[in-house]
Amino acid sequence: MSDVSNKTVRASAADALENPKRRALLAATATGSLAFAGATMMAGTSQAAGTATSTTDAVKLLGQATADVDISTLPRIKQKLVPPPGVPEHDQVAKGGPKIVEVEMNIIEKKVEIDDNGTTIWAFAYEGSVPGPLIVCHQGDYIELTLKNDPSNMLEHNIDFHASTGALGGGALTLILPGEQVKLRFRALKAGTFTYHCAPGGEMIPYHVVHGMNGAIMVLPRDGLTDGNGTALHYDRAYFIGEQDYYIPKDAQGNFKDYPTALDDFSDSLDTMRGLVPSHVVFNGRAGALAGDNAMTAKVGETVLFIHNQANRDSRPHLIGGHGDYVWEAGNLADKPMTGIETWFIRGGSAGAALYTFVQPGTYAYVTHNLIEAVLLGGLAHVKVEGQWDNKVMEQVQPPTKM
Ligand SMILES: [Cu+2]
Repeated sequence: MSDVSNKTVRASAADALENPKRRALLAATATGSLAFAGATMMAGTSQAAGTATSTTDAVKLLGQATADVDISTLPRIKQKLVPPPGVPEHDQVAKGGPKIVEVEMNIIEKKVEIDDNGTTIWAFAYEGSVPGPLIVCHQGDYIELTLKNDPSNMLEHNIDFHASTGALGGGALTLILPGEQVKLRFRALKAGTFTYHCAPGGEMIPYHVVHGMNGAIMVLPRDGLTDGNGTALHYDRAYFIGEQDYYIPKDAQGNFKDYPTALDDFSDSLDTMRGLVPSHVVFNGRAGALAGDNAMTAKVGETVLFIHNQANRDSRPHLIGGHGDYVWEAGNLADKPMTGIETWFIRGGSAGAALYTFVQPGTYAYVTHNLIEAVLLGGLAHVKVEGQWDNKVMEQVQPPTKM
């Protein structure tokens, strides 16, 4: 199957010079159809089996009997999504019972700079940002997403929520062409931080993901975060850090190539991607997006939740000069967190969270602790922390002096 789809996309990509938009659509549609021939059947099967005993039992095991929920009577709220590293307004402890959280995302294909040298990529951006915005709800809530594929786009897109259950994470039910929109509702059965990403079929899946088409959702336990021993944990601020690996093709002179429209880089990109060596590993879409003047901020005594997403590749977040007081490394916020961690591991295709209370002021570096990636490829952010220095925690007893 993949051989056939490869040829389809490659041929169409080559022809795209003549009529790129039309060809792109044909290519994407052909690939999507092939990849989803099975998926659509799976989606139909899973819906038909929704009332089966096994499914009901599985849901009851979670203590959330979906069969007892009358969706038509649930309260609805609209959640205004914000660009990362922002996090939408939310309650840390749920008020009342399950609700429907309505969110809307417009997909925009746009050329963006990804470093200070003017290197560009055609980003496929949920709601216009790389990564896509963080969505927040509580376990047992429903997410009702209206997904729009902007009419100015060239490609077919969809969304696979790792937080959801069935139909390839919703991917099989959300494939839309430019100018189309679709509405998906799913119940957040599992608590945790979860990746979402585009998965339109075949080679388009990794191609879209490494063009920025990913984000995360945080499903909080209804009672909020705890230390696993019954003590509630709260945060004063939260930041969403989306880590992105890019594979920008180079020309014969070794310079990064620039492409006039989306999809022109398809064949070159796949060649670069096959090497598994990223040209860039950045936070929030471009090198420096969260560093220097763009640093995250906090105050001494504040507790900050860092939600870290990597849709494609392993990462190892580390706060230089600080720690992870409580870390949900694999993302399940209902699990007992690890404590006092120096560096945590984010598996490719997942999001995790770390909670830290700052005890010293200053500028902290938040990096992926492969320091080659942090310093040479862009995976570095800053946290500027205001407050009073505490000599009892650290003191320069003697400044640099000639021996
Ligand atoms: Cu896409």
